[in-house]
Amino acid sequence: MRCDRLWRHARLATMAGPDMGLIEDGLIAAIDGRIAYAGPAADAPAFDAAERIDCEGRWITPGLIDCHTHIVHAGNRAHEFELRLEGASYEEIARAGGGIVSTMRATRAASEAELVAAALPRVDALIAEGVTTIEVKSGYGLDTANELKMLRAARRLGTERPVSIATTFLGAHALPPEYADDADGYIALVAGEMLPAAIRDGLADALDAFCEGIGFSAEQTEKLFEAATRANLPVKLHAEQLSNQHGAALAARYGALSADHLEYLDEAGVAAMAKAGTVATLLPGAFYFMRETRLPPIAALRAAGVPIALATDCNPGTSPLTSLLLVLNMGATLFHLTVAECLAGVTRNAARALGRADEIGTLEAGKRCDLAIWDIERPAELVYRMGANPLHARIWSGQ
Ligand code: DI6
Ligand code: FE
Repeated sequence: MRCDRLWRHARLATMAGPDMGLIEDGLIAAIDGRIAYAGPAADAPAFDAAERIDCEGRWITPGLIDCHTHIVHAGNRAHEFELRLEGASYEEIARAGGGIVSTMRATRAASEAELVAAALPRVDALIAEGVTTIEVKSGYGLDTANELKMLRAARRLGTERPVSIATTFLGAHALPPEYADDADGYIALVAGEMLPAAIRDGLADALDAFCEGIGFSAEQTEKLFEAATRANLPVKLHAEQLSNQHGAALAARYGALSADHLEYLDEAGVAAMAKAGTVATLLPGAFYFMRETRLPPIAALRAAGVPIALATDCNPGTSPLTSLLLVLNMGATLFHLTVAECLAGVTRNAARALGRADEIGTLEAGKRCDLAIWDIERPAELVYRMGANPLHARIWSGQ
């Protein structure tokens, strides 16, 4: 059987199956950017390969997936970080016109090209760690023109670099100053003008909102979910990050791909997510940076069989983080996840959180050939180290 490339003498963590799908003497063959075979060398058909790569016993995992980022934004919030170190709270800063709205001002002032240029170093940091798919949210434009500009900049990242981009429209991230006393009016604009424009221009793969005391209410969120659902767009939600608004249960009712953060999630929310198959995307970088002390209900999520994903939440306010490998370590140390759970969180379950489980996230025939090849002795090393990067090579779409 002919193939384009063949990786031999590899150890595989296919992530297909609950035990990481470990294979000691593994082989992967790629044709036209897709996996033609991934499994034991002994069971492989005879391949006639244009190129053969000897992995010398290195480990191969699926290319990593960062399924929740706000990586497109202008400026930074180091000054607010200083204020927080002096005792101000995130909510106080937000209510005083800082927070998300301060990044909104910088992002509105930036051109599309400037947003791309600002995001690329962050994208490159993820790519250098074996990341092959990145989700990117809007949400710092907060008007139609600037939200579309952010989403176009996000799409551009995928043409500037060998990486897949999933875009999420997050118009309901914060209330822009023009609508200071009219949250319902802003939601009407998001549902009636911004969302249709994003869909018309093919710029949104999903819709997200910030359902929170300092964000939008469950009722307002539901209006957006209705509009997205009418347009056949999948939904996700920033839920239960700072308080319990019962957002995850609402998201589950709309068949959400994921509910994200979840520190204040209750039992009813866990049960609703389990029933709907909604992924719990946990963001330990934000938990750490905000010095949150309340843990997401990990044992309950696990017991209910809710798939758990992990992501950077890369954003200038609550998680200025561009290392998915550090997120793996934080998932284990802060959230008590096992090595298998951490790795599933940035591969199989992250794919599911993007609605792309048929396409990426495991090493299986038919999926896109996105690989990370590691200089490690065992998969646990990817989770164990802090600040090290054992990536040997990264393959995106077979290249
Ligand atoms: N939750 C978060 O952690 C980020 N957005 C959100 O809804 C924070 C974004 C920011 O502070 O800029
Ligand atoms: Fe976020």
